[in-house]
Amino acid sequence: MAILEKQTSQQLIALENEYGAHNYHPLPVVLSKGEGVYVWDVDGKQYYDFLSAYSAVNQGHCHPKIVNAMMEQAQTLTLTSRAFYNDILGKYEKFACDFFGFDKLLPMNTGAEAVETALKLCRKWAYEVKGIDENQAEIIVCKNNFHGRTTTIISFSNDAVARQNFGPYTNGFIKVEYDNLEALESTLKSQPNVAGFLVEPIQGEAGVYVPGEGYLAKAKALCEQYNVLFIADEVQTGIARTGKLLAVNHEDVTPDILILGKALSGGVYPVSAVLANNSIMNVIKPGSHGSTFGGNPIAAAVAIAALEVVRDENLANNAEILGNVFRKELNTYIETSNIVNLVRGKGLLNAIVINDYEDSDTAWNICLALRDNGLLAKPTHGNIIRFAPPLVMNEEQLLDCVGIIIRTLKQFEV
Ligand code: IF1
Repeated sequence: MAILEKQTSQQLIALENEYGAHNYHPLPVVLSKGEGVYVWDVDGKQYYDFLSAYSAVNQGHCHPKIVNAMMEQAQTLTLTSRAFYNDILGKYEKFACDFFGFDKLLPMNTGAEAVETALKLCRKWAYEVKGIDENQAEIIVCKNNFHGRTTTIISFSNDAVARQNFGPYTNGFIKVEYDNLEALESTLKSQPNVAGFLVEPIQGEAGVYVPGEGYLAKAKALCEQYNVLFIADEVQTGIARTGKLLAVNHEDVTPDILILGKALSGGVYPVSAVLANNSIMNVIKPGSHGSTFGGNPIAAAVAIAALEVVRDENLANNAEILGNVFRKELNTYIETSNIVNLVRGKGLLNAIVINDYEDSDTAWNICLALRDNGLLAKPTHGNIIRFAPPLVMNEEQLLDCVGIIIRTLKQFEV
């Protein structure tokens, strides 16, 4: 059989099982097409996508403007490496710096690479500007964080599965409770070598934990008080997902270092970035950091188009409005539900908590039933289901999805 010949879902799942590492446990659905808020499986069944590739396709699947930008650049110049200049990287860097309000951008490819870059930048700033003794810098992180899968990043994870048997681990990180300003302040007071505070404005993988009003602003103020860099990981919460361009915008917080990924490309191509002002970014000198594909011409062209879509289609405002509709509808249902405890989130990053024990398979079974009813979502930890549709959804589609979700949840009412 020619390798690209059409195959059934079962055959395609078997191929992945046989030849692919088992580093995921996907929902049993095999997708072959995506457009806007919809995806189709190999049998032509249509679904609403309520995961958006973990908030990478905020602009909707295969957005024509972004795909065209990629195709045009791909037929012109794909990769020069940074050994030479090219005619689009500088334009992208300026466009993105103006878009987010920073002096400089360091281009990378994946979210984890951008997080690693931010950690290196923070440490280098601590030694060369703040004056912390070499190799003594500490970076504060939050319990139940998710920042990616590299060895250093999983070193400060408390997710046993994500870190088990990947040691020895990288030192130089202190964990504090998320959304706990006293814990943050007492650590800043007692630890003299703190370089930075790395935080997700909303903890995505942990189950869409929205911190208390004012947490981010007060944490930023504490960082300023102790001359510590506030590093916002907006890989999942950024690019209009929570109803503002950045989740930190809900509290008018400007991070010292901003980390972007995922929807920076609309899910069309791996693009990530670290943004900071000159007083921080200028510690990076030629040779101190890099990446073969970082800032490549296709990434640059795709990211410009992806950000223009966010701006021109007013996606943050749409996420804000539809997110309120979503939570209002779900809260009405929850009043009479005996299986859903609560819905939480901001904009179109939401989750429901199933009132079952942590590792029950109820959430998984609900997602299987949602799939059968034409909507794709996946549990995060155990009994939490994340709902994150593309931000191009309209109210009619959202209400249709709410209907599917409630109808499906009722199938599990005891
Ligand atoms: C998986 C979810 C997990 C992220 C934040 C950095 C990264 C991510 C806040 C790294 C990546 C992805 C990775 C994927 C599942 C998904 C995810 F929360 F989005 F659902 F795991 F937590 N910062 N999140 O969310 O970006 O290197 O992946 O480009 O690894 O299973 P990446």
